[in-house]
Amino acid sequence: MSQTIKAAIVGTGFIGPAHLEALRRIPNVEVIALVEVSQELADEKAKVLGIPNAYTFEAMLQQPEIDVVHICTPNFLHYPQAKAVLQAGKHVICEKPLAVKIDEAEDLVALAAEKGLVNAVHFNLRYYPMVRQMKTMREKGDLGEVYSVMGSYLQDWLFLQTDYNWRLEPDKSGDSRAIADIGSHLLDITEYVTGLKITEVMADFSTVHKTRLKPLKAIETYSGDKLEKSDYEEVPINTEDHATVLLRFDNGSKGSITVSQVNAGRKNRLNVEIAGSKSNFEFNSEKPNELWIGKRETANGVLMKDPGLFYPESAALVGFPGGHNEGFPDTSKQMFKEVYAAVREGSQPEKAPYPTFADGLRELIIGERIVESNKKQAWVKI
Ligand code: SOE
Repeated sequence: MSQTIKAAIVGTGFIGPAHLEALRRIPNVEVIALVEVSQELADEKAKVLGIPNAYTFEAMLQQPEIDVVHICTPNFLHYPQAKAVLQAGKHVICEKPLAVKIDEAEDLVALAAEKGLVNAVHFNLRYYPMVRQMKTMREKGDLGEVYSVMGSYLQDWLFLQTDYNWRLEPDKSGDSRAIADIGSHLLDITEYVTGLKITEVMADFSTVHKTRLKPLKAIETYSGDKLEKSDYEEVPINTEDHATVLLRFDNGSKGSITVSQVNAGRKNRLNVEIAGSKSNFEFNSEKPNELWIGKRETANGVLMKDPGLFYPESAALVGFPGGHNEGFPDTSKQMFKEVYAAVREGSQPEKAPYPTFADGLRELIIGERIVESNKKQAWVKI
């Protein structure tokens, strides 16, 4: 591997540029290629984002100098694109969900293992330093035995009936929306922090807007309210805006999560409260530099982001010494630092510190069982 690792980014809607910015903050990594659905769009976006080469997907795969490919396209493209990247002998970082079908994700896990290539899923929210601090504190016994888990992931970018995005189209997003898109992060963090496994789910979905106004012009926006009425077509929606899920864990404890993309004022708020036999942890991603620690016999406390107060494992995720705020963009940088260390070694480590395709498969299985539970209105085992 040359000193500089060379990367390509496939798809430059919302999250692709976020991957680009994160990679530009990592030494000896260069994004040399941008991929879009057409050469024309790739050229246009590469110029705007300052990336030297623009390709269609197939052409990019032919470029031997590209070591790593980031897949930032709509969900239905993840499987075919990740498969082609692995078959081309390149390392791959794929946005969540890993695929829209369990058997596709299983195929990717097997192929990645066969090739020995580095494979990761962008569960970047694990990389808030406080999330790893909670995990490490639990591992070291500070939380005690897990009694219960509560969580929510709330947004409002699909609040209006005129808010529209490819995630609303099952053929592009899969048969779940809020659960697959943001519930996957919350479920991943729930198991990552507690070290528990979810064994059963009981889900109840609601679709607040039974129809939405789809802009007739292909515009990349989360809100169509800037167009005239005649610019829309009214389309039926059958995926969930909101989901409530009861959880059972393998230690016998219980939990619940709520996921919604129609909670006005909640811009991107992941919240977990994990009650243990020694203390209670509460984290809110809109205040990512604080961890509330609840006690019974002594005063409650708020751990502030200061690596000097952290275990080494979570201090390693702090980019700036002391209390300088770090947030969402920093999580991808910290994750990619760990993934690219493996790329520099040349293969997937036995126990990867970052979320792998196997974790992506795990979340897809849980997500599909949640969809099944909602349909049956019954408990479903994982
Ligand atoms: C939209 O819901 C979105 O961009 C998700 O796709 C990301 O995974 C999440 O981290 C932020 O919101």
